[in-house]
Amino acid sequence: MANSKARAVLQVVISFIYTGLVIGTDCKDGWTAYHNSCYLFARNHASTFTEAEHYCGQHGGHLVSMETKAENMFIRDYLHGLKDEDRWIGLTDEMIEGAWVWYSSNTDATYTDWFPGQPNSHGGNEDCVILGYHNDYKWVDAPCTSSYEPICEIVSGEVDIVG
Ligand SMILES: [Ca+2]
Ligand SMILES: [Ca+2]
Repeated sequence: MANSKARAVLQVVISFIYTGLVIGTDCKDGWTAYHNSCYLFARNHASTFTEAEHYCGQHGGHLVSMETKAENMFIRDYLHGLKDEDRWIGLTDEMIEGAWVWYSSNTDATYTDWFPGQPNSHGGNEDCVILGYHNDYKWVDAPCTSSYEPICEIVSGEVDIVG
């Protein structure tokens, strides 16, 4: 008797946790949830950094910002699964050379995951950042005018402010 009561209580607790998880990770169709954010790995929207950011903005988000090692690993693992091309992230040093800033929040990148030898500002004209297919999806600086697919991020709570 006590045992079945305990089991019933446990079931209620589990269903609460499950409901909480589902609500906490509610993303639009085609978007992928991780912690407090939804991510879009766009297809057929290869464009410049500025246009890629504009594309994400139209969906109520920004180019992705990976503030933590965990978030960065989630993105890289996802790309390893997709096995597709280079993609923009929302990191740039267009304002001050060498000062890498997350476009979405205008904050300095404290955590970084550069590919060895990067950023190298090749040709003095690489102020935006991609996750390189040939670089194990680590960070590589590239010309902002090059064309790549965006990775967009909507941080939970951001949708209403933008919309
Ligand atoms: Ca983020
Ligand atoms: Ca580079």
